Amino acid sequence: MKVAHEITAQAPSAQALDVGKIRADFPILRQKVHGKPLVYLDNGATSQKPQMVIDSLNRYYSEGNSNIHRGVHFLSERATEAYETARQKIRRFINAGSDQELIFVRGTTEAINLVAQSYGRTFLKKGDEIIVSAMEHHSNIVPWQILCEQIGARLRVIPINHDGEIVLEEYRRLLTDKTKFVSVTHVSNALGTIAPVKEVVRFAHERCVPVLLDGAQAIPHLKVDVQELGCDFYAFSGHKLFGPTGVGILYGRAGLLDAMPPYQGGGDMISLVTFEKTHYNVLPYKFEAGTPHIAGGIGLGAAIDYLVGLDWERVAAHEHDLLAYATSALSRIDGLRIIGTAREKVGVISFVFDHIHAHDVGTILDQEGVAVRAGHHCAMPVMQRFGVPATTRASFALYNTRDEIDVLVSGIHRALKVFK
Ligand code: C6P
Repeated sequence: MKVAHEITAQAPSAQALDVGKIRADFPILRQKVHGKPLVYLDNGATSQKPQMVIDSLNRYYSEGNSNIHRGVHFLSERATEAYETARQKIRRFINAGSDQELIFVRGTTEAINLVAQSYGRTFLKKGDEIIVSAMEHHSNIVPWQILCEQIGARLRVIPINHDGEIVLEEYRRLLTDKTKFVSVTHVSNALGTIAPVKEVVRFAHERCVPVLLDGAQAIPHLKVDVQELGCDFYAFSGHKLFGPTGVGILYGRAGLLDAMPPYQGGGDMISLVTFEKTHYNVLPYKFEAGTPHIAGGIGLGAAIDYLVGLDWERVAAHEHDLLAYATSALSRIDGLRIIGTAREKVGVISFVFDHIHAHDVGTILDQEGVAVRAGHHCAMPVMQRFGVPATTRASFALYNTRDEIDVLVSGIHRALKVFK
């Protein structure tokens, strides 16, 4: 089988990340599952939380709980300050131009729906075209299909090659005067491919077409600088970034967000309401109707504090080593086929066997304490592209180790024996 050729495993060095120390920060990793030490390789679905994040949630509910932007009392003011401080941390983390460009949402899914419904319904019309790629998560397909049905626009799809890489020439061909929006994933959740997003943005901008990047799988692995990427919107979820579930971020250029109407109506998104007319609040609050996930926002800020305290060069080298080690170990297993062999990948390995269903492999691995995901990964068109119903997916995070990959490999061998 084909192995991601540019990936080579390195011997651990003195400069290596202190993974033992990092693991100690994640209490959930200490537990046993079915009597075996937990080997958590389902980080693409959601990552585990460091003690700092858990403590911040605990502290908020035990000492700080209050509604924000509303009260004149001590607790409310303190909660508001903590929430807005989290926004500033996130702004610095992705290098956005201002806090106004960061909208707290429920997650990547809500962020993309917001843009489709607010920007799309306002600025697109019948006959316009929206471009996505063939390796999108359903969250970056269905909101655009809904919009297309609503306004009579058309969805165009950039093909991917057999390694799971975007075919840029095809993308250039699809970009025409009809193209009015491009929405592409930064990293594929099913394949691990890192998309050539700078080119995606550059080619679209040559035609003044705005670009949204789905950063759900990129943000835990790559240094994301939205100004350097040049994108118009960037969406991600807190829970894949070692933060809480139910909170995420939509970054949008202030000029575009300003021109867009609110997505939802309610409290906090208004400055004046009468029965005749409502005036909307300034950015970012115009898009934040109702009481938000306050603890979640503060917890996401704590996750970012945790991450900025790490040596990112070492983290990247460690994750690269895990991917290389796992790719080489899995490639040696008879009958195993890796789906997604792009040159540029993060630590995600999807694989199949012709004679064993992905779920069966996942179930045997679970008995060994190994958590992976099996199925279509909410990316059915990717499965269709590769002609498989499902894959088993191991997705790594900074706290994983080579030893855990060895456990994964012996679990796969056990599945092979069981289903011989
Ligand atoms: N992928 C996975 O196991 P939410 O659910 O809104 O936090 O994220 C949606 C989403 C959007 N884009 C990409 C690229 C994603 O990977 C995901 C979530 C998880 O792969 C759960 S399906």
